[in-house]
Amino acid sequence: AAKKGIALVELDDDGVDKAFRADVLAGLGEQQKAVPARWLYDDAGSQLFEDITQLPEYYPTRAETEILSARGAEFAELIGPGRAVVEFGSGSSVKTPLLLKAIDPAAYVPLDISGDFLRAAATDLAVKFPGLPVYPVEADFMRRVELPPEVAEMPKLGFFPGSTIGNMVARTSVDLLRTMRETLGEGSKLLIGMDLIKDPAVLEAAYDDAQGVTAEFNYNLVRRINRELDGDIPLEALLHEARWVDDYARIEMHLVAQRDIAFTVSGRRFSMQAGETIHTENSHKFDRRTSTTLLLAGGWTPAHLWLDSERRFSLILADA
Ligand code: AVI
Repeated sequence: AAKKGIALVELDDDGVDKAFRADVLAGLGEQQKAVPARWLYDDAGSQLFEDITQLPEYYPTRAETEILSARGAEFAELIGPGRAVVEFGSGSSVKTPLLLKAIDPAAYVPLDISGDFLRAAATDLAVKFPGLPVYPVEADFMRRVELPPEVAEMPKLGFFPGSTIGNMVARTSVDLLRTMRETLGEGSKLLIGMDLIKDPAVLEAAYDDAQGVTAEFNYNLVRRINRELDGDIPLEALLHEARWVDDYARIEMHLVAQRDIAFTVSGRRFSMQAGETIHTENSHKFDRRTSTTLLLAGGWTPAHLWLDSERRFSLILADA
């Protein structure tokens, strides 16, 4: 497993992830400075995201869990037993069991790029469902994945909860949906969570909570850059901001310079004027029409859509 980890992450002579350095240096050199959101999730960032899911303002996790708890009988009827459930990103300890309990699957295949999360999720599930074969696959799900031969003949259900699809721009999410379809094959189904457009004040609070946990999640990226890429970005000069951008139907996270600053990362000089920002994440929100359009563009036909009781979040079942 350790070997596999090395194959997925290419390190340079300093032991730094090459792609991280390349993305940060390229992104800080852009007119609108930006760092891809995937780099928010080192160990500390992943823990902070777990903390975010417990915050009073961050409704998506609770809303989706409510749907998964309440609609088991309908999942059983519409999805049926005997499928191999392929989860894109390791399952949280709460959501996945709710689905598995409802549909009586033939196997569970968690896919994740992080071997550690993968093994933790697989062990957790194996304990909760003693009779269920679990086949973890360490892989980047943005690319086509070769599934284990044991599940080759089984019909598949892809599971992609959390509205993670919303963290991609449309071009990337369509590519991913098409890749998922190739991975899962003909006759497969997809159960996907997509967060809904709502009052901007509710959305902005969900991404800028009173306790400042989301701010810490954003600041952690700067700490990571400074630590891993030998940077001296003055963190105290940057302020977390979550802004609703209506034209793109998305929340954007930014780090806003509070004064003119100059800094070095991996030996390269950068500067920011007061008010200038580093864009660190997009979280797109959907309505019934935009989610339908996105799924169709990705090769999936929506068959059923569920909402939580407060109509904040959608869970969609689609056919390949
Ligand atoms: C992982 N992803 C779906 C989260 C979201 O809501 O876009 C990440 C997040 N960023 C800030 N808060 C949560």
